[in-house]
Amino acid sequence: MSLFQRAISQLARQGRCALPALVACVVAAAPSATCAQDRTEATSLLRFDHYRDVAELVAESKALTAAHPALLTYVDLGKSSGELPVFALILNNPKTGVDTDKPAMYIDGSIHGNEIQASETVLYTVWYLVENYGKIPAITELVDRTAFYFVPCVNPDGRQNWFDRQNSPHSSRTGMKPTDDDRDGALDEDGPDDLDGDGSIGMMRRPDPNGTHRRSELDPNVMEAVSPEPRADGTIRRGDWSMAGMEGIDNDGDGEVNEDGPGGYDMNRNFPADWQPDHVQGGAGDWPFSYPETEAVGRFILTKPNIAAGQAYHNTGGMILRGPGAPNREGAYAADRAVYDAIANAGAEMLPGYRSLVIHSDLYPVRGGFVNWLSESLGIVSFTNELWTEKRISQNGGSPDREAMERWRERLLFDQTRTPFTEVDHPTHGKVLVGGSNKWSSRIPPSWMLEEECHRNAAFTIFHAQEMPRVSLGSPRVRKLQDGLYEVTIELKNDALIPTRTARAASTKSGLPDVVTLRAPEGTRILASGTAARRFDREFTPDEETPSIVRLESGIPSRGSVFVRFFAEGPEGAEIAIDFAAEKAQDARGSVKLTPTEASTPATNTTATSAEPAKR
Ligand SMILES: [Ca+2]
Ligand SMILES: [Ca+2]
Ligand SMILES: [Ca+2]
Ligand SMILES: [Ca+2]
Ligand SMILES: [Zn+2]
Repeated sequence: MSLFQRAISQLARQGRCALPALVACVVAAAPSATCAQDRTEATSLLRFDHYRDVAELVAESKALTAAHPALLTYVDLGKSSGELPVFALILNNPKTGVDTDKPAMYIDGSIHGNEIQASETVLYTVWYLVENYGKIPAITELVDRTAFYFVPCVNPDGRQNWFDRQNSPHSSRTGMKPTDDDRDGALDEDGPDDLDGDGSIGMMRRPDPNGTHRRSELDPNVMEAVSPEPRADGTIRRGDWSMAGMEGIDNDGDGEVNEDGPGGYDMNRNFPADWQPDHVQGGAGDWPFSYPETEAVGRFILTKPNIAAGQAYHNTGGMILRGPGAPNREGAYAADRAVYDAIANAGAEMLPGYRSLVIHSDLYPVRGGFVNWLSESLGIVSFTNELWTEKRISQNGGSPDREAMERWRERLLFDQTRTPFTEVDHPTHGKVLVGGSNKWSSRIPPSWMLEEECHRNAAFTIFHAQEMPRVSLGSPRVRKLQDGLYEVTIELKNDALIPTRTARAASTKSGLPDVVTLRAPEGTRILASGTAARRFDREFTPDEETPSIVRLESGIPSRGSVFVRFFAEGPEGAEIAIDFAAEKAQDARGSVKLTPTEASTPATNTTATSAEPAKR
């Protein structure tokens, strides 16, 4: 079978693309929204082949909102320490209900300012969803059923500083609130200094007869580590250069170089989940939410109890991370682990080179981290993705060795990620060599690989969002116990991986339990109600509250059901309305008649997804 034939038969099986349309798109390359291989014909031509500074990120977010006013809302959350906007985009279709009545996914990026592709990934996700709404059935269905909250850049000061000022791939992680890193009473008095004027901060090397490095014979702009080698005369050959620290000078004359740069803290340690003070974990801030950016994000999230899924983007290393950030908090995840694992494992398959990992055991301890707050304090199934892995540059997906990296820089990046070495007269070290890898050299994909990185990660979060609770009513069982007395068992099903309440939320009593309300007509009475573990179980746990209300403290489990049982007194055929309400799922409505079902009469089953959403 040719590729063409296979494509036709595959599309025919999917029922997605009629043959004439496929022929049209192969022969004439005419765009057709129903062809699987089409590029979206976008109304907003956002390009994902470059990195945006904050002004461009804000302008394009506003333009995207203006182009899709029916779906997107731009919300100012506050201002950063440096007075830049912290904003959210809300994606919701008001025709299918208000956002807070639907399960929602929260997605953010760039809490660490240097981790720039995170913002592009968030913006791509917004763009992909709004552009493909009404074109790709799976996207339309998801957008109609759920809501999304996006914060493309949590730390605009750090991001803007990365573009404007001298930085390395590893700075500026911090926000820009002046902070006295070395506790000498002066703020930000000795940052890095760009001695060769290439816009980046690299390493300094100085001549040293007992050096650890030498300049490569193949490329004098590369320093090689030298292991001591014996010469014929018995002396030991060493390198002739040694590393002399980060590029810069001692601006304040205290004998230390670059000891107090701009900012100097970590907003991803500033959230109220196992938060620890500065002397335990440096950079955590004075108290949780002490920075304007974290407070803005925190306040916003606390107004949205419908958030069921969370994602924060960072770089680097190709990781899908879940909490906890410390071993003593493992218990917070134990009962929900299967859900986390199922989603992360799907992600590892969708993201070549990425692995599913745990923050404290596979990375390093994080206390007061953002996703830990979502997962542990709010019971939201959340991940951190460490975007980009150098495994992506090799054909076999393995980690490239040093030589392969050199060839990559030279032949694919055309040496744009490094600066030739320059000799500089340093006030304390004398002659030093600066240059080498610049701030674009690691942690981020080259711009021509950015779009794929964005798409795969967006697809992972779309998968995650699709697995937010989907609740419906199953067929009821009605038994006539005697004249005018009925036992009714109704099933509430959740087809998704994420339960309506995570075990963590239920055990910490975070948020509200799910509630089933039974409404009997005049002349019919609910005598008792509660839950049964299985449809045909004789055992039944009565609810202590009023019989017409059943509280489901543990919600509806992952791809499972809860059976609500009640006893009703009334005439045969009386119709009892059933209302299911949950914070993190769309409400579901239905009704059941007091008519014995041993012949199995299905209940009328409507959910809030239909034209008229349930009111709460
Ligand atoms: Ca200082
Ligand atoms: Ca500082
Ligand atoms: Ca100094
Ligand atoms: Ca300095
Ligand atoms: Zn990070």
